[in-house]
Amino acid sequence: MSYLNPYSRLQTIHSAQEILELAQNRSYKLSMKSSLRLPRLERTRIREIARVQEFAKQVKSRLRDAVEGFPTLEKLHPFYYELTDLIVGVDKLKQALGAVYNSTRPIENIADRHIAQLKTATDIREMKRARRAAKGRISSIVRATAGNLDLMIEARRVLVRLPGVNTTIPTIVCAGFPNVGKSTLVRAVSTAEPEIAYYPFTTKEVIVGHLTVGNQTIQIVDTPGILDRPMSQRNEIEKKAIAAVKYLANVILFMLDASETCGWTFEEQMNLYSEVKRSFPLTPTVIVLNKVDITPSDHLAVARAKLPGAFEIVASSGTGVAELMQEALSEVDLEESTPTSSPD
Ligand SMILES: Nc1nc2c(ncn2[C@@H]2O[C@H](COP(=O)(O)OP(=O)(O)O)[C@@H](O)[C@H]2O)c(=O)[nH]1
Ligand SMILES: [Mg+2]
Repeated sequence: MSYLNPYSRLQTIHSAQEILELAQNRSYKLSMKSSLRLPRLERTRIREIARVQEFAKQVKSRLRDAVEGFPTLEKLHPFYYELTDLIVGVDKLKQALGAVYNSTRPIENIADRHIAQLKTATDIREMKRARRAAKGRISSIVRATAGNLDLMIEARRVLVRLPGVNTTIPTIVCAGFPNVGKSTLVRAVSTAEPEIAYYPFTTKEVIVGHLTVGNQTIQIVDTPGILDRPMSQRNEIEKKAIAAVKYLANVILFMLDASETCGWTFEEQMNLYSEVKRSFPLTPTVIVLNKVDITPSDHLAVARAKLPGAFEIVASSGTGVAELMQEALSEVDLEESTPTSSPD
């Protein structure tokens, strides 16, 4: 499913130095089919023109390919747009892409001007000087945009590894403290082996699973490092990541572990629940009490009193999970959940 990441097909981007070396190699390896019957001056003219043309062509195409490999940022689904913004900065990335693309126009002009000189040159030294001048000026332009290429290289390095999520099907996002059983639930309900990915800002794995309920395929995503701890402990990046998740979640499944074997008290978990509710005021939330197999009955009684109507499950054995998925799906407004299929 990693192909669902809009950056997954982004090819390797070359640095300024690499682009110049590649172009230089190509322009020297040109095999000339020039007729031996031509005088030396004319043979040189043909060769030097071809070298300038090839050098300029190689540089331009590598710069353009680097820019065109990126998806159009404005067309990205807001989930990926927000993640791009928080990881790289949309403005910075756009500026770099624009600058690299714009540098290809003067390269064309320089090549044209020096080729015109080569056409009228009257001796071999003049020709070599014109070829060297053309390559020198083109190289300066490439070097001037080296910082932009480096930014694109770094952006690609992190963006290609974003988790691939389907932004066109209903999505259940799991929230709750670490060790309450979120990943166990995702694995339990997924029809195929769930995909494991990482957000660049956390080392914990993100699990993306898929399941079919009736004739509807839905996606279920774990959110490590995002919705698993109190707001006061979150940094700016994590707060922005929550904003990105907003664009993805059709339903939030908030999981609590009343057995407290996860290491957090029930009260701490209730506080996180209130915070998540506040962060996602418009998203329907389904509350789940997991690990009821090992929850002492007095704890369970407290939890039931606090959260009447919560789903009780055992994620590790699958008990109650099918009913939970039915409920989660019924909370999804199917028409609203498929914005990309609307005609506008
Ligand atoms: N007894 C019991 N253990 C569970 C249940 N669900 C998950 N666990 C265990 O709880 C631990 C944490 O689960 P995990 O899915 O990694 O939690 P996450 O951090 O929220 O993703 C694991 O050792 C699971 O095997 C359950 O329903 N009952
Ligand atoms: Mg987990």
